[in-house]
Amino acid sequence: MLALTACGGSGGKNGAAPPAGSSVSGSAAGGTGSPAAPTQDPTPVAPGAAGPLERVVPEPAEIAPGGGSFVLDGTTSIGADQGAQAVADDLAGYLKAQAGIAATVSATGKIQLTLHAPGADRKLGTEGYQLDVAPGAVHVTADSAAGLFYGVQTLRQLVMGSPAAIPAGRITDYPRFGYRGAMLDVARHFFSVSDVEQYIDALSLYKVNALHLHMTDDQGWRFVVPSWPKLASYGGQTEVGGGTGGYYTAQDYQTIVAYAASRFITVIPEIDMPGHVGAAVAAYPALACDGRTHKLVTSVSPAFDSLCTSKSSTYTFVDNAVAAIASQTPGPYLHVGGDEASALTQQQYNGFVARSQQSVAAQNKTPIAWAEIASGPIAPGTIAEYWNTGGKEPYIAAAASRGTKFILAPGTHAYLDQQPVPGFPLGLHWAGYTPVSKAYDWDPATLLRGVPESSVVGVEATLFTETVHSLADAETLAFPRLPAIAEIGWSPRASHDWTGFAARLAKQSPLWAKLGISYYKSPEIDWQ
Ligand code: TNX
Repeated sequence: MLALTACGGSGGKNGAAPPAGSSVSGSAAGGTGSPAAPTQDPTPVAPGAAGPLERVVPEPAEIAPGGGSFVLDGTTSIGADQGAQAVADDLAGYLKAQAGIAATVSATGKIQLTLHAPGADRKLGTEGYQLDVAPGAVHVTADSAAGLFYGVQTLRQLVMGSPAAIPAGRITDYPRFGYRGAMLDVARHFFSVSDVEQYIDALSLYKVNALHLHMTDDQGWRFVVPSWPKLASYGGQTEVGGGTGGYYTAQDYQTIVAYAASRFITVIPEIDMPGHVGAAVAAYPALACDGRTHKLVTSVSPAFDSLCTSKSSTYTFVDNAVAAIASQTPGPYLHVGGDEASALTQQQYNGFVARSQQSVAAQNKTPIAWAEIASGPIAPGTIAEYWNTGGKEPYIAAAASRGTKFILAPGTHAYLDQQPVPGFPLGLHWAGYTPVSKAYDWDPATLLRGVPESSVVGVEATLFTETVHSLADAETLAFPRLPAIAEIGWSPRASHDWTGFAARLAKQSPLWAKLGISYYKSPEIDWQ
């Protein structure tokens, strides 16, 4: 699943590095499906030159076009190895929803999903796959169920025309970065379990593998801490604008985690602290130093409250809140916020974030925090998330040189809540306007001064929801820019090309229409 390796170097046909962490074990093992691969290996072509196969987002690492196409009809069947059945069922669902084809799933089929032994194909690594399409058969192979799932996402994007068909050829594909995240702020506006599940479905089309849930902020606390019950019951009862808000019960949260896992997405919960704690302080006034009663926050502007760093009870709260969510989180990461703690001195901040990282480590999780954390001593292994705009902060470069790894979510490119154009009905513009071309126009290897590609674990498209009232609003800000960020995270640097990306993106819109995903019809794209 989530393989957090910082990739570097180059190799592979498009100049991509094969993912780290994979091992060589000689020849491919396992697999029972009928081989659909051409006997001779087809030759990959330059990015953008793959004809009808040139419609996948993110752009695959290698494409070798073939002749003809595989036509989907009433005889189409799906075969799956043991361990591949769930992905085969997903594929059957996609074909039904997208093309009205009712394919059966059994051990062998015209579309065969084959799971090799882990490490069987060194190039594919833990998330890669190979997709072979011939007129008579389709074959997806991978070393992991995640790889098969990504192969199936590619396959479903290739289904086109009437009768529905898939163009022939071979795609060999694996990600540039191990971390390809999306963040959803469920604190500013609350989103139901079913809304989050639908957002997860939309993310999975683009091979996103991490969902960072911003679970707490001034305007709402959205999960249950049994020893501090008022956090959710009192602190969760409203949102920006004064709506009814809400919170996830432990069961709700587990439902989201399991749904995400079924799409090979790891949930990373965030408790934002020591600032952005308006809801917590409203529920428990003793968490602030002044101890006065604080009203629930329903305005957009940040409340500059802080947890009281000098009280030991504050750390009991931190430990309890971290433990409560960690115990429900199978994934290896827990985000502890750390942004905009303007009410504290640097010394108070450093002390607090050191303690919050210890609290996460005590739960055997790896801390992630917003990039401010790099302004002070940062625990080895803690990952910093860059959200800022400058790219030249000396403390960021210094942290990288000491070994800190970064997730890149630059405000100027990857903030889905930034308006694409002035006057857009949703979003903010503190980082400027972000048309699709700008969301796509950056390279994680060179964005930050002093932070080489080897210090970057991946990218994240964040969606803060001060102005986002519904799932449709969220999708309208995320599409089409989320696929742009997803491509930055997945595709080889050498395939980066705006014209080609824009053309492939244009071909996604019929699928979004079919799936009911709202999107912004940006005039930069010549939509199909
Ligand atoms: C900055 S990004 C924030 C959030 C806001 C967001 C709005 C970050 C770490 N802090 O609190 O919601 O801007 O775009």
